[in-house]
Amino acid sequence: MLNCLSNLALAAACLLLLAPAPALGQDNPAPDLDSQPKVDGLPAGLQPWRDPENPQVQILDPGWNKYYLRKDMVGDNPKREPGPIDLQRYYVAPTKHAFPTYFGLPVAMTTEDLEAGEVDVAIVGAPSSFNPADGNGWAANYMRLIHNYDFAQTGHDMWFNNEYFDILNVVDYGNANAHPSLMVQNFADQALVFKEILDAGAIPFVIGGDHGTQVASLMALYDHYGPKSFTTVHFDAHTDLAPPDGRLGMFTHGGAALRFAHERGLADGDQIFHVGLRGAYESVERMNWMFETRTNYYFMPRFERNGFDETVDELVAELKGRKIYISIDMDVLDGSLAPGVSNPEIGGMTTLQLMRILRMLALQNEILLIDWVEYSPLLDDRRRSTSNVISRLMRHTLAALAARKQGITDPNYVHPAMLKDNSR
Ligand SMILES: [Mn+2]
Repeated sequence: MLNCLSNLALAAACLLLLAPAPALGQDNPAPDLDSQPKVDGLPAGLQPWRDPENPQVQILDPGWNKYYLRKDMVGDNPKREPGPIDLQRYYVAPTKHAFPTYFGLPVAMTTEDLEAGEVDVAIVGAPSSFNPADGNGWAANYMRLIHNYDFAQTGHDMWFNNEYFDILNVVDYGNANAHPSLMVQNFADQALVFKEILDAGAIPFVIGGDHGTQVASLMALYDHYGPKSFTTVHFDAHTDLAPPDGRLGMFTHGGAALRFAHERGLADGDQIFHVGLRGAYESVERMNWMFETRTNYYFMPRFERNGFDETVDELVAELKGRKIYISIDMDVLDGSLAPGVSNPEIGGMTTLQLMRILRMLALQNEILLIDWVEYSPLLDDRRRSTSNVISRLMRHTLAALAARKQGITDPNYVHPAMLKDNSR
C-alpha cells in the first residue's frame, strides 16, 4: 500500500493504489462513500491516511519506513576498512572536474569512518523544505556544485595565511533524510545522523534545509550534551519566536525552535543569543517574550547606533568561555548580498562583517555545531551568488578553526604579515 499526498491531482490514482489488489481481470466493488464518516467534510475513504478519530494525525504506512532504512556502510557496501574515502581522480581539480562532494573533500558515512580519519569537521546535508518559499531542500546538493571557480580540496585564507585543509581534517558526511511529507520523522532521522558526527568528537557543519533544520540540530545537541549544556548563537533577521497560537504547524521553517527549547526547560534565556534582528513582520509580543525571558539580543539598531565592531566586541566578550551552537539563517546578511534566501530583508550585515564575527567565535569558543540554513538555489540569482557567499563563509570559518587547532584562541588574531606592506 502506498501513502498518498493530500493533493487532489493524486487522489484518484491513490484510491486505485490503496484498494486491495483485485483478482486478475476483476475490479473492486465501489465503496459507499455516503455512509462513511466525514473527516473535514469529505468521506474518510477518500483520505485513508487520516484517522477519523484524530484527524490531525497522519497515519504512516509501514512501507514509508523504507525511506529511512539505512545500509551497512562499512560492512559490505562495499567491503572496506573504516576511514574517509577520497573519490577524486586528480590531486587538484576545479569544481567542474571534481566528483561533487563539499569542496571535493573525501566522503565518510559512519562514526567509525570519522574516528579512523581523526575528522575535525564533517559537512552534512539536511534537505528539509517545509517553507512556503520553496527550494531550501535543494541547497544540500547544490552546495556541492559551487558555480564559481573553486579548486577542490585546496584553500588558503588571507587573514590567517594558512592552508586550512592541510591542518583540519574535513569530510563530506553525505545527506540526512528529508522526506517532503514527513517533517517530524525527518527531524529525528537528521538528529541521529548529526549525533553520529558528535559521537566521533567532530563538529557537524549542517547545510540546510530551511530553518526547521534547527530543530534537528537542537535535538542532537540536547541528546548528546544534555539540557542547558551550551549556548545557542542564532544569526537571523527574524526572531523565529512564534507564539503557540502562531506557529503555522510548529516547525515549518523558522517556527519557534528556541522558544520551544526554553518552554521545555532545555535552555535558559541566558543561553540564547539573537544576532542581527531587523525583520519586517515581528511583533511587540515577541520582543516582550525576549525581554521577559532574559534572552540575549543584538538588534541591528544596536550595531548601527553603537558601531558594528564595538558591538561585535561586546557580543564576543559575553560569549567568552561558553560552548556554543551557531545557527546561521543566511538572511542575517543584507538581502542584496544573499538574495537566495526564503525571506530576504534590507539593512543586514555585509559578508565582511559576518566573516569577522564567525572568525572571532571560531577562534575563541568551543563550537559544537554550525548549521547554515534557509538558502534556496531556486531563489538565487543566475550566478548562484548566495551559494558562493556561503561557501566562502564556510571556508573562512574552517580557516579560523584550523588556527584554533594550532593553538590560537585570541579572537582578534590576524596573521601579522597580513596587516602591513611587507615590501617596505
Ligand atoms: Mn530563521
